[in-house]
Amino acid sequence: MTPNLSLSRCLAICVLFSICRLAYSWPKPVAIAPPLPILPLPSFSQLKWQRREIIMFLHFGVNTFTDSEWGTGKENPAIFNPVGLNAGQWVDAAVHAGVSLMILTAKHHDGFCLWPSKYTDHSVAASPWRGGRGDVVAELVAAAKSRGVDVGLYLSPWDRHDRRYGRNKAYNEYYLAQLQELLNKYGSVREIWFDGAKGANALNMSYYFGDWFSMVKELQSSINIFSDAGPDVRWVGNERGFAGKTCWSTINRTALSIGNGSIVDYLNTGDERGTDWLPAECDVSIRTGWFWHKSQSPKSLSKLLKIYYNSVGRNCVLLLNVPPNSTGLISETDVQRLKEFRTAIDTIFTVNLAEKCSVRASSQRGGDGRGFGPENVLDGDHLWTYWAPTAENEGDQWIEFRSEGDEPLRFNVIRIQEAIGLGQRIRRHEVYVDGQRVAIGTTVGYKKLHRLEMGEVKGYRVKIRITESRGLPLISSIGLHFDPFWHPKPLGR
Ligand code: FUL
Repeated sequence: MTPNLSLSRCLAICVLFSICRLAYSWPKPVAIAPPLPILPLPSFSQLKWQRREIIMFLHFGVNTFTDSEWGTGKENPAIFNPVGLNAGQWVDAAVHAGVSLMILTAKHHDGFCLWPSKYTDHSVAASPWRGGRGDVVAELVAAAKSRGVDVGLYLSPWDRHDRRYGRNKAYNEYYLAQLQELLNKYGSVREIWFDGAKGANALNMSYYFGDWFSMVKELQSSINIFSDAGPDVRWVGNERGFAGKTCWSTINRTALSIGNGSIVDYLNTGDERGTDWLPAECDVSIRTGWFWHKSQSPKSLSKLLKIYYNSVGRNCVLLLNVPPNSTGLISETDVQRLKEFRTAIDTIFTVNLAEKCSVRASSQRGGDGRGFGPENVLDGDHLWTYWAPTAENEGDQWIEFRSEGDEPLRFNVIRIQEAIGLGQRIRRHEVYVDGQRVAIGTTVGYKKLHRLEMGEVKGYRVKIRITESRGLPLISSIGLHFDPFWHPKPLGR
């Protein structure tokens, strides 16, 4: 063996070793730990709820047959006869709209029960529908299950029919009995809706919310309880589907009470210093009323999109009511509008122009290649992969996208999402295109959508600056999108 040969062997081995090391990044560096969370945090069920984005409300009952919104409680059950009821059609409409949770009014203020409750004779059992053997709750649950859709229930506390109403102990026992029926009999229920409305016969009535909430959690551990004051999901403070421009998922529950009109602004914006994670749900009807009325028709696509930007695009979940008609079906006009709505959302958000760009940031936790780089905002909407800056440049942490092509980027919507699993943090942010500011905003949360008032912008460099935040901002996703349905009025008109 000549000395020369062994030298070249040595060299070959070294080269091979380096290639292997590079290829397998061996030895693997130990991962950098994620930053500490900033409390409060969402629960598992709250996080799951938030990611649904759009859920559906179904107002259905005796009002559907009397052309009214608030029944008197004196309705004759004989009027309830939706001869063509097909819960499968409701679920199909929901699935086409991208909805994964449907909430039914099991009992509205009129007291008529859509399931054969054994604690009252004012229910479907006293109606001619299905010969008195029908159960709307059961039919919805079965249809939803077969399509992998979840179910929620609304059980109105205010009851204009039941004679126990007004007698605290008797009515609270009755109400709890019905909760037990609904939550024991129909499998998994993902949301329960406690409405705050009360009328003249309710003045002396106290609801034992503590007992109700404990019973609900005992029977369904993964359920979210909705009310003006949570404890899991809060009302947004109006029925128009609009959250505040600033919208924190945090709030102080001690400042809230159910049915209290003076806190609607607080509910609308939440509270940066809030000690409770209690995100807002925006309930609004596709039509003017909550119940079906022959004379009403669904809102236009542009109205629905505006609602979407002002609810989902402001860190909330949109609870869109679509009322079945007196035949027991969702009207074809509403089905079509829902399809258009979903198609529009998909058209806007399927293409993310930022994906064609190079991305850099003011800093990244642990340095290059350690898991917290700006490229994480382009891996879909994975909540647990995110760009994390270092503590340097606090007050001006930024992430920038540069177009790689010759053509400028053309967009009119900017989407920003925080890694809320570690807390909601961003207080203020700004967006620049080629050095010109095109948007300013406050909170981000799960999802912030800026639909630009100036309309479409063109440019090569898009910079998002986080100018104020509680601790380090953590961004899980960013999108630059084009909304072809957006035609802003020219400024000054
Ligand atoms: C309100 C009720 O009075 C309406 O009828 C409707 O159910 C709406 C969702 O909540 O408080």
